[in-house]
Amino acid sequence: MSQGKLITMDEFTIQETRKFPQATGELSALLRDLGLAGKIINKQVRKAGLVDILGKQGATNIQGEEQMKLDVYANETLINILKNSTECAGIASEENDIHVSYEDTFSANSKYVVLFDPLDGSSNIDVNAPIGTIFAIYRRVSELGKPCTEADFLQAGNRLMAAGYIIYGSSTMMVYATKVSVNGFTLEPSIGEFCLSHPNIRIPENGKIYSINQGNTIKYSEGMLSYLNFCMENNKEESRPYSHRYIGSMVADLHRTLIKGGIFIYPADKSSPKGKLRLQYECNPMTFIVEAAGGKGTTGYCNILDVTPTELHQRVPIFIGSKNMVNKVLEFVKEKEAVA
Ligand code: AHM
Ligand code: MG
Repeated sequence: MSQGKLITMDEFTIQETRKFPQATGELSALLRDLGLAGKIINKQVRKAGLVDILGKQGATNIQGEEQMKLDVYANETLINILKNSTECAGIASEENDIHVSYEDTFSANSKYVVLFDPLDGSSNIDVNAPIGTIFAIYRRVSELGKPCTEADFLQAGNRLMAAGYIIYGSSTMMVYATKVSVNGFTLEPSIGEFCLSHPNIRIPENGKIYSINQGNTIKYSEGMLSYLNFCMENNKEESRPYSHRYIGSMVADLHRTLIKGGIFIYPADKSSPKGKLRLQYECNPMTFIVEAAGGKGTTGYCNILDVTPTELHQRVPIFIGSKNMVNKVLEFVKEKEAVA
């Protein structure tokens, strides 16, 4: 933050928009709505440990409201806020089987659609580890004035207009990327605003941390095994030590990767031949962010952003992070990754 002056996310986004005379401000308004959803979800996440005191899922609280599981709460919050936004024609969520098209006149005339994973890594809630909301914004391809269609949500990542995440960690941060830059905003609780704290994030070209569920090693391909051996052998060389870190929450593992450098991998394996993570809700937005920050994301065969989705909940293997580390792993897995 420059000269001790707080710059709120809204101020920043408006300033950025002014650099493009043709911009209408609709994308800024959408980012503001996503930030609002993040603040509401954050408020509930911060009470997670109190759920036994305040009432379990299915129970009714003192105001007569039903308690909801946090991921359901996050999903409904995003769906409702974006429905009331005048900038969003519809959404697709990791939690819903099919997309939701908002049918009112304002929404039908909106040019953007949003895809999201409302609360990624939610299995970490019980152990108080960071979790996050991931979002991806596309310009719709269907006709304006009519409800959006599934085709709007099946666009390749290279057509993304913006993407971001909100991490509910030791502090709450919103990081979003446009094609121009990646910027991070920390929630300042006393004023309830996201404030610019990490301007123009650039991911280091090299890193020392590899992040993968090594408990799945038995299911990995030969290429992956030889890469893991390479990482561990490097640990013997004091000049080039690699460390292994794996939170098991993609937003948290990738936030660290973005700031400190490193690589995050969720490969295909024998029980998940297409990988585990979702192209549209997790891999595309994260790759868009990492690429805008100077890094790289690949399936092992091609850039994640070049995969044309054929279904909403498609899964892909992912190798993402510091450019040189991603290039290195490709030397091991390319051609050998028979399971992908
Ligand atoms: P979720 O969308 O059901 O929360 O699952 C996605 C999460 C990611 O956050 C994380 O990287 C991965 O699953 C961890 O999976 P695993 O426990 O198999 O290592
Ligand atoms: Mg997820």
